[in-house]
Amino acid sequence: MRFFHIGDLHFGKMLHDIDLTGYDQGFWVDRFLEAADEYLPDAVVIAGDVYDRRIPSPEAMKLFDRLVTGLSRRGIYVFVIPGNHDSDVRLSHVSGLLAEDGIYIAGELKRELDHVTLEKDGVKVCFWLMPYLFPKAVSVKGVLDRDDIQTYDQAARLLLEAQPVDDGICNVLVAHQNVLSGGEAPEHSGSETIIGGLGEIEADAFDRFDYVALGHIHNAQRIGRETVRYSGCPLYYDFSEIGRSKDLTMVTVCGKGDVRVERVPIQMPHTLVQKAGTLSELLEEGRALENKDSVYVQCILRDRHLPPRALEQLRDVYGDCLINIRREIDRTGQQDGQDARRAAAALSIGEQFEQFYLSQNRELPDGVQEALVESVLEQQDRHGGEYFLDFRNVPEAESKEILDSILQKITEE
Ligand SMILES: [Mn+2]
Repeated sequence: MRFFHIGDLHFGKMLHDIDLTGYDQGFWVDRFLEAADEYLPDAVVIAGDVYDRRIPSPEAMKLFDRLVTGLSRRGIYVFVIPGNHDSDVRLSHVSGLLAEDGIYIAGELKRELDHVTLEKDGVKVCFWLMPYLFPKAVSVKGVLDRDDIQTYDQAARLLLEAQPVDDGICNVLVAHQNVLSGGEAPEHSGSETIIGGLGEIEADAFDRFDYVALGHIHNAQRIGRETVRYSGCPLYYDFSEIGRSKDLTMVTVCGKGDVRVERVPIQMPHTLVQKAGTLSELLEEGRALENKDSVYVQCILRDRHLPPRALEQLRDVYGDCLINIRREIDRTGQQDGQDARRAAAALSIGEQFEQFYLSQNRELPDGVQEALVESVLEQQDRHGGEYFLDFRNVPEAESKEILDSILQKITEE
């Protein structure tokens, strides 16, 4: 019995200014269906975050339709759980009817998880579908109906203990959670929206399962044993994922305790390229860049002071493949750019404003805007640098003084 383990599809995701439903995600769906033709899996498990939003766009819904219909027409079973980005009710709409065609979509959390047993060549595999869970969702009436569940770890263990698992056959759990092994956290990418350390579950909570198909963390990796895995997201969803493999996770169950994991290559519509340097360095690299159609580029500008028309020059040279420009003014002598927060902390407030403005508006602030910020900062200095620690404590008369000075600046300009 063979299945593909995928997850964190995030249909509808934007990569900076690029709507990935426009080309990339559809390209991936087609390559994935081709991989299904080549490797002939019996099933595909989708471990949550089908969509990027709880109310998906029509384009995102069409992609899920294309994927699931394509698999169903090939006679492949499909197992889906909602992730924290999905609406469980919307995702599982008419799932009772779809189940008749071998498409199983778990919806709201229940005491007994949806599970389906497939049999092939004498090997029986039961697929257990555990929707994204948190302590409150497990505590309620209709699920475990108890008020002593404090942590995600407890919630998962108690719910799984209550399942009628047949240990004599192979069991596959599909889950979307933050899973640790021996206290060691998985390697995050920059594209998850997870607050560090939230909702941790120790991997030994899943010891009864022969394979655990996880979603939630966007870098593909094993957690502890080889058979507890994150599939990772299918495409590059953040520049921090550069260099990561986006191969497919293919699992073959040969018998109880005999589970083999392979990684199968799949073609990417675009690769991500990050360029960092001064404007003149970036322009030079842009002129030399080949295959502009198959890359998305992020430029990190490191000049202390930018010449006029810097961004326009970059856009002219790179064209449409340039999808993001960032400012990174190096003060610490560290050129790796890995720790953005540390770099930001080393920036002056004026520089941070410039960076923020750039990310919001795709252009640098003009003279008036810079003067405004300077004026606010002047006020800040005059008042001992305490102003912006807590604006609620600024007396009304003083905030009026700030506003007046800003207005005066605007009129002067
Ligand atoms: Mn996700």
